[in-house]
Amino acid sequence: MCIILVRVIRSVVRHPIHFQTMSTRQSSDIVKFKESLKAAKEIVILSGAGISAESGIPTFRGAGGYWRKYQASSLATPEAFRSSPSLVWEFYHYRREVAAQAQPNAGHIAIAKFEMKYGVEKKVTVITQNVDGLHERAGTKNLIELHGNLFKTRCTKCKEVLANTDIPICEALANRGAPDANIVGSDIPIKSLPHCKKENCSGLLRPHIIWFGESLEPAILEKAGEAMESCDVCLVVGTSSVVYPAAMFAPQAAQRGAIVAEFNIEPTPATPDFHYYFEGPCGKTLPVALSD
Ligand code: BJW
Ligand code: ZN
Repeated sequence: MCIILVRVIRSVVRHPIHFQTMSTRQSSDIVKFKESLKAAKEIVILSGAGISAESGIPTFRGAGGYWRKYQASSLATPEAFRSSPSLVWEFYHYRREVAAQAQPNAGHIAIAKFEMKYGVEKKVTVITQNVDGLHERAGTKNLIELHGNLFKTRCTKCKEVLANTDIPICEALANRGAPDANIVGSDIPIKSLPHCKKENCSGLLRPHIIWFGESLEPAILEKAGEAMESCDVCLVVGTSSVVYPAAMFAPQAAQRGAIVAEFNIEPTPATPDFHYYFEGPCGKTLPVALSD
């Protein structure tokens, strides 16, 4: 774990923001990109919240990134959970409901179909920052969830991670979590929030999500790092590329010579680092890029 952390920090120090000085000339030549994709042996698709936007799941940054009066990122911290587990559980209860009702869109499906078709002759890895489970529901098999999953819990005491799709996850959260700005938190007593069912434990459960300031799981980071280091083509889909360590994956791959293509509705700080930039909703651009 230490080695991975040292590698991450060393890399961030070496490349503090993005590789703005890289002289790659941007292209949006889809025919040329598809030729590279066809020739590739190892492909990574790195996704972020933008891929689920067309399924009705709000992104983190920008107008949709609020729940009540809170910026989503201010609730996604261990400090917020410590100071108000009730508020944070209400927020996640709402997010679980939204994600459970959402359906994978054309972007998720194009990726899953691509893997199904080429996953034997090529190594296709999907690395997602999303926690909504939509890649898996679309049929993606070789999936790395960097930041956890809304439908998993972790016991704060014994650390056991379990899948949990119950909605509500506990009685006290029924009809809670409405996102309107004028709603006040319910202040649910801790004893009524979800708890570990293991005998002799009964610890408070938390969402199995990587919050700001928390380290990613070393094994997951290692697996993602391996895929990024050996891919010859990388698609960066619907991410603002501002949250580390994921933000440095694709710029590093581009720097060592992999072909990187970004799919977004607007440029990001990492756009100048990449070879290709395809602008537009990825539910439209991905099916074209990933079809024969
Ligand atoms: C479309 C579209 C359409 C819209 N089609 N596109 C090094 C330097 C500086 C800071 C740090 C650093 N290393 C670590 C940090 C601190 C921190 C960090 O990165 N902070 C930055 C904000 C600066 N990172 C961490 O704390 C990480 N931990 C860590 O590294 O530990 C070790 C360590 C700590 C401290 C120092 C050094 C080492 C953990 C990060 C965990 C991130 N967790 C979250 C919350 C999950 C909770 C939840 O879901 O409830 O994960 S944050 C949030 O951002 C979420 C996302 O996965 C993540 C990325 O966001 P994403 O996916 O890019 O979404 P958006 O909304 O930003 O962008 C959407 C994009 O889609 C936009 O570009 C749109 O244009 C586009 N789009 N519609 C295509 N239809
Ligand atoms: Zn426990």
